[in-house]
Amino acid sequence: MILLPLSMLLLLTQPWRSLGTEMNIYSQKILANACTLVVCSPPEDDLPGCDGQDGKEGPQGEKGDPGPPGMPGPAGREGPSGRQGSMGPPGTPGPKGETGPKGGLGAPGKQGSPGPAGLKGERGAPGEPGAPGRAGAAGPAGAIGPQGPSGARGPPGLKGDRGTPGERGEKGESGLTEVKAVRQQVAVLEGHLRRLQNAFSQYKKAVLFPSGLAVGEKIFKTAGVVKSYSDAQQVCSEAKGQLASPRSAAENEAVTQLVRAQNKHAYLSMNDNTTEGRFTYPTGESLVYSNWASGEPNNSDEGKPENCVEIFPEGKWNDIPCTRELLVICEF
Ligand code: FUC
Ligand code: CA
Repeated sequence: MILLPLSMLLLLTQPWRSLGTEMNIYSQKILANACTLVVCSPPEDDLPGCDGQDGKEGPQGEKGDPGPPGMPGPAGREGPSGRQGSMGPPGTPGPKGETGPKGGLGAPGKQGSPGPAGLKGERGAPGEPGAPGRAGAAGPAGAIGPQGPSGARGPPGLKGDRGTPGERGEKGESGLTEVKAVRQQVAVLEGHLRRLQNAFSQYKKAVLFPSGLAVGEKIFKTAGVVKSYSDAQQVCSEAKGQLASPRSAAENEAVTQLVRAQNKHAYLSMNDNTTEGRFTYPTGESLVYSNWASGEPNNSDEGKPENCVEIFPEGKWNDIPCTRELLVICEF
């Protein structure tokens, strides 16, 4: 590849070199013609003559022979590239490539169909006392008692029965109508109810302060003591309640608040004594809500089994041995 341009360069430079030599000679000839002086050498033994005058221009000479062929001109510009050839036959297939990297996570699947209906809930806490019952029917008239001390005058009696015909009966006492009497009784009962309601909310506040919380119709209250699981169960059942069994995030939050206030982990009511790994409420019902800490339940306290449940001050649950002594929180 390099040889071609080099030889081109040689071809191009050689003629120019010889041309240069000719030009040199040619300029010498011109110089000789330009100098019209003819220098004569002095004849021997004689005086030197004067220089003669230039002669007249002679007639035009014959046409000379044609000169040698000129030097080849420089190479022309490269022509345009030819048309693309037709496609060759296909090569043999290459070896199979390596297995590609694992694909990314797919899009989340469609929402599943609703699960089966849950189990029947635990028996609820006892209801609040009912409203006072309706006034009973009037009892039979009692025997006439001894005369008491004179009290305030009572309401007028009801109108007496119609007397037997014949003998004219005594005239009955005039009094209020029965409707009026009932209205009076209702007004009295309404007063009782208002006072009871006020007393109830007052008692509720006092009972919950400072270690209880009400969520819906459930009340959580801590006994403030720490016990093993079976002793803690007993404390609550003696109080006609049971160990805390949070069945929703709201209930779990209420228990968590008591745990934080006491700064002690507390027992929940659930255990997996019957079937390892299947935690149930004391009734045997499976959990309807849970809030296990990451990695729990793991049924291992340095190898010892863990069948009871504790709740942390952050509200998370962990399974633990039932021999631990933890805060007692009951629910009612
Ligand atoms: C984790 C818990 C155990 C125990 C131990 C100290 O392994 O799962 O219940 O609390 O820590
Ligand atoms: Ca555990």
